[in-house]
Amino acid sequence: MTAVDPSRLAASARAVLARNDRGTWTVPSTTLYPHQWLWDSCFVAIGLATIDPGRAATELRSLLRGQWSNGMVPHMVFAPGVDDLGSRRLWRSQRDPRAPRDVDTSCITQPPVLAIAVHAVAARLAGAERDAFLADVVPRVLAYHGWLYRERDPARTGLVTLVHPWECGLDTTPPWMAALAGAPQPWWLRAALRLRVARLVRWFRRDTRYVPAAERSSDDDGLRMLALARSLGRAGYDLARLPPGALRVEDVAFNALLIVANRRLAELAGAAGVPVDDDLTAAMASAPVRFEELWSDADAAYCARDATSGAPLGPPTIASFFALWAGVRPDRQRTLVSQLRESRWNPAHPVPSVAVDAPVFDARRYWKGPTWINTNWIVVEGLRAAGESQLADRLRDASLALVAEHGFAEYFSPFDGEPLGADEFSWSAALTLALL
Ligand code: 9WN
Repeated sequence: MTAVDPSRLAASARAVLARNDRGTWTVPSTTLYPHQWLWDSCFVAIGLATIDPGRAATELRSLLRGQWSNGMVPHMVFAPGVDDLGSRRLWRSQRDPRAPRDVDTSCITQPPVLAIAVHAVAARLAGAERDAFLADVVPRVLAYHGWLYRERDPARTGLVTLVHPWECGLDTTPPWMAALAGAPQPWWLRAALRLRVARLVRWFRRDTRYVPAAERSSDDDGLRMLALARSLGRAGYDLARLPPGALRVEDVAFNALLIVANRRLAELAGAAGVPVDDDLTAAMASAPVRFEELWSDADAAYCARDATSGAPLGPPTIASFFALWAGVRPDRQRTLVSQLRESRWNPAHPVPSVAVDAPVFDARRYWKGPTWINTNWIVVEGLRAAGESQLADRLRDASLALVAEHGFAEYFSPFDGEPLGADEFSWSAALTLALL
C-alpha cells in the first residue's frame, strides 16, 4: 500500500475543490458534470467543513435554492448557460408551478444526505454564525423529509419509494438496471432497442466525449433512463399518478441513508428549537423497523424491493453495507461485517460496488463493480457506528492510499486501482479531507 503523506494529500484535495468551485457551489467535475448535484454538494460540504465551515455552509444554502415549494430537493440545479442532453431540456422545471422561478432544476431527488451534511457543518460553526445557519436551513430540511414521507410513502410503510435510478445515486447499479429493463417500455423505445439504434445516442452523449464508453452506462441503459424521465414528466413527477406498471422501488441505499439523516435532523431540530410534526416523528420512528423488511435471506443481504410486488431486486450491491450506518439487527450486522472480510468484497482496492464474483460484475463500468470514495466513506461511518473501529481504520487507510496513488478519480478498478470516469472529482477530494 502506498505510504500516505497526509498534508500533501490534503493540499491536493483542496486544490481540486478550489478548481471545481463556482463561488457558492461546486461542480462534481469541470468536464463531465458542469451543474450542481444534491449528494455531491453534501459530500463537498462534509469535506469543506473540516477546512472552511463558512464555505461549506454556503454550499448547502446554495443547494437549497433549488428546493421546490412542496419541500422536494432536486437532484440537480442547473448552471446557467450550460446545455447538454439529459439535463435542463429534459426536465424543463419551469413548467411546474412548484419549481423555483429563478433557477432550473431536475424534477426528482437524490439520496437524502442533506441533514447529515448540515449536521457536520453545524458542528464546525460556532455562535451567531451557527445559529443563523440552523435557523435558515433546518426548517427547509424538515420540509424535505416531510415531502419524502408524505409524497413518496403515502401508504406510511416507513420506506420511501423511488421512481428513477438517478434518485438512488448509484445510477446504473445492477438491481435497478434489471428492474428498468423489465418495466414496460414505450413502443418507440422497444423498437429502438430491437433495431440497436440506441448506439446512435452516443453521438449526442456528453459523457462519452470525456470518458471511454466502457466506463459509463451502456447506450441501452442510458436510453431507458432518458425515456423513464420523460414518462415521469407525463405523470407530473407524482408517485400517485404513475401508471400501474411503472417502476417503483424501495431502495436500500436511499432508505438506509434516510434513517441516518432522520437521526441527525431530530438532533438539529432540537438544537434550533424547531418542532418536528407528529407525522414526521412517527415516520422517523417506524423507518428503522420497516427497513429490516429489505433483508433477503436468500441473498444474505439488504436488497432493494419492487414496491408494487414486494419482490427483492438482486443482486446485492455495496448498498447492503449502508445498513451498518442505519443500525440493524445484531445478527445481520455481524453477517455484513464478516462479508466485508470475504475476498469477493475485499479485492486489492475495496469495497467494490458489486461483489467481484457476481455474474454482472464489471471492474471498469460505473456502478457495476468499481470502487468509489463516497461509498467507502459511508461504509467507514457504518463500521464505526457498529463498533468495528479496526475494520473502519483499515478501510479508511485503504481509501486514502488509493487516492494518494491514483488521484481523485470518480471511481477506480477494485483490482489494480486504475482511475476511471472523470478525474479531479469533487467528492473524492472532499471525502479524502473528511477521512483524513
Ligand atoms: C446523473 C454527479 C452525479 C452523481 C451520481 C452519479 C452520476 C449522473 C450521470 O453523476 O449521475 O445524475 O450523469 O450519470 O451516478 O451519483 O451524483 O457526480
